Amino acid sequence: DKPKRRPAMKSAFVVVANRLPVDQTTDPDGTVRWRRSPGGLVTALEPVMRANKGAWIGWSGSSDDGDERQEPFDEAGMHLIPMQLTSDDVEEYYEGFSNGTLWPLYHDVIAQPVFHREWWDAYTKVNERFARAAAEVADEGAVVWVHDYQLQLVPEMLRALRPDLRIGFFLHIPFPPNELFARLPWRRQILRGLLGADLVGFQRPGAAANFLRLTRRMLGHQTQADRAILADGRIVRAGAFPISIDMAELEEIARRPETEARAQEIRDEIGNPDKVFLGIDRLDYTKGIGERIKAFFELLNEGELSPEEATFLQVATPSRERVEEYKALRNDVELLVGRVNGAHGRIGRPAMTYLHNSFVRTELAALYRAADVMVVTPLRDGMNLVAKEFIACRYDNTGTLILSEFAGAADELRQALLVNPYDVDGLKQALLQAVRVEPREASRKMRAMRRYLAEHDVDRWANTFLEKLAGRPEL
Ligand code: ADQ
Repeated sequence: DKPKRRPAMKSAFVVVANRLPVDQTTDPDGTVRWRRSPGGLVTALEPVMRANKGAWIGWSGSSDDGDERQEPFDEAGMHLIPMQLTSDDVEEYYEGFSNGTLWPLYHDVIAQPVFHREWWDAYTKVNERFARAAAEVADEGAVVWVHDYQLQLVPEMLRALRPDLRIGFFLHIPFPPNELFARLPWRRQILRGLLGADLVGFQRPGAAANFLRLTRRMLGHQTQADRAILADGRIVRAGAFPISIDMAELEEIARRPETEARAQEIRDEIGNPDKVFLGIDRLDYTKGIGERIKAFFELLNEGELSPEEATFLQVATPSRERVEEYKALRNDVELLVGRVNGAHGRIGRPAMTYLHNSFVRTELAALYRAADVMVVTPLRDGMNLVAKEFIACRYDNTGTLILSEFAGAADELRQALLVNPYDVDGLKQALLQAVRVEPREASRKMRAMRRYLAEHDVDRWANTFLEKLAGRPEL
């Protein structure tokens, strides 16, 4: 549909995120269309957006310098305000400071963070543009919810422009301890940026504690259990709000007969092994993809497993393909897959299937249904929604989840087979344990995790955060 244009309006609820919740596509005749992107965040916020004439500010994903200004438009019941990034912005603010500096620094320095002053300047400049756009669209006293590591300066900038607003911030990725955060040349600016919010939310309690400790240490603010008290008396609360998924929606897809048929077809196509291991990740060095393949490879090499007993299906979504580390990672993973198949595959029956592609939700649900063992082994992960999506699809209480201790999800999914992904022997043990588990034990654990998730879905996450944000600071 052609987007509807409308005059500037004010919203009582504004979301500010790096990306818009829609993707831009261009028809052959040049017509620009928007498609709602899949993802829990939009689904979770939709009721609040509808009830409050909500607006969403974010990058459209395109970076053509010559583009005319993209006007705000209404789509899928939301008022959308596209932010334009030039190709320099994309290189310096997005690929550079966000994904070359902050992403590795916040993920335990698994890759070396790169510090460039020009990247920082671009980050500041783009954050300012997002803050100005939010200040323009927010109604008097509106609630503004800022998301993630790309926009950590927005809360402070926005408060300076609009002190009347109620500002929340949620970080989707881990927040590091002092030992790592202290390396950042702009560490104080980032902390001050975040402290512009009334409520700063993290995935795990440890991250909130890191943040409060750092504000005390680096900025000298007083802190109490869940809050920092600034010199001017303003109170900034911090806490853990573990994000979740729309369990009901995914389970509905998983239960469809066509999903079940597709799951069976997938198993047939990979040669009907007794057990199927599955990995689904963005192709990112934080996800521990190499570690899990290596463990599987060693089990095959040692004759502990055969490809008839178990094959590995690894789906990797292309991601940040212009960043150097990501190119190197892709080479490493693809080399390893080639080795596994070269040594253990036969004609028409690979030991591993590897897909470097993005899939629609129905296909993802079929993959989750086709698997026996979901292998989620990030070296560090804010939450990891894949683990939760797998559980949502296992409505018959079958299947085993192997989960890294270093994923936020490990705080909640205690019945998973928890592993340290750096420990290859431990990983191998877990893979074997998962293929040999008693069905009754597996089902007892799955049932417990499903009960937990049914209670803690993404609606509850959004509501808990927004209620806390709306509450008075004394509460
Ligand atoms: P991500 O690092 O992207 O998210 P994750 O939480 O696993 O990691 O979410 C990935 C999403 O992409 C899932 O919904 C999954 O279904 C989807 N996906 C994966 N592979 C796909 C494919 N091939 N095709 C289509 N979709 C695919 C960041 C943080 C996480 C945190 C989330 C949410 O790094 O720790 O859980 O944000 O806060």
